[in-house]
Amino acid sequence: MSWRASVLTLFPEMFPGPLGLSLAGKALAARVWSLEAVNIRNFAGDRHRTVDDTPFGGGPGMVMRPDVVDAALASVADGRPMVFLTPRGRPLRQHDARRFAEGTGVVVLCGRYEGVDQRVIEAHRMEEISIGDYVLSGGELPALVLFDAVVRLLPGVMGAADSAVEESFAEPLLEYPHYTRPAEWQERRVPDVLLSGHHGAVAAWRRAEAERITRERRPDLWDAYTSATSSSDGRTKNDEHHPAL
Ligand code: 9D3
Repeated sequence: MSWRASVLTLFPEMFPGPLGLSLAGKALAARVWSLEAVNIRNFAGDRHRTVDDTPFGGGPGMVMRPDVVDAALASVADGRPMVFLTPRGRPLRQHDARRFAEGTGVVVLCGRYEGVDQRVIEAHRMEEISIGDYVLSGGELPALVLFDAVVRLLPGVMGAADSAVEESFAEPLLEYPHYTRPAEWQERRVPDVLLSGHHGAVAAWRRAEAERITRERRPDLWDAYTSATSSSDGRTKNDEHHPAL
């Protein structure tokens, strides 16, 4: 059985969207995974197909009704984990993508309006996940982000080399910079060490660059890296690894 994604949305036409053109799209065509976009509006109970209502307690905007969302969830529920994409959620991490990839699939609820009635989220014990601290207009783009992060981890989607790297490294450093021909372009030279043919010197330079860039851009990752790896001889388990982030 292939990995199965169901996405509940008011904008089913947004799927598979750009994923249809990428590595994930190839895997979709090859039936490595399937994607079902369910229109929440099809589960409205009234003639006007109403899915939202005004918030109890007052305030701006509209809230998605729990009965409508519940009916949509019930139409796809089969034991897969259920995710509600919301700016209030816990940030999505690589660990989550790995966890979802190891299961049979996922059911994802995309909010629009100000939100979804909290009772239906709790009733289904949904995981609340965000993709970062910026405001989008709905959960659909986050759903595409989540699917892309998961699908590339499914067996047979990435090249064998990439997969091996993905499996064995939980490298907490950002990647070193990359260069290719020409060796000089618009008066900018590729760092000499990369042309030297000294593999040890290349590895040391890349490590130093990865550390510098991580320190400058992501002090949070740097702190985690230095506290997890500092030891008396200055060498660490991470010294064996290559950047994968
Ligand atoms: C006025 C309060 N807003 C919260 C910051 C309300 C609100 C804004 C945007 C409620 C929903 C949305 C739509 N965004 C998502 O549904 C969403 C999202 C996001 O905006 N950023 C990062 N991750 C996510 S996951 C779902």
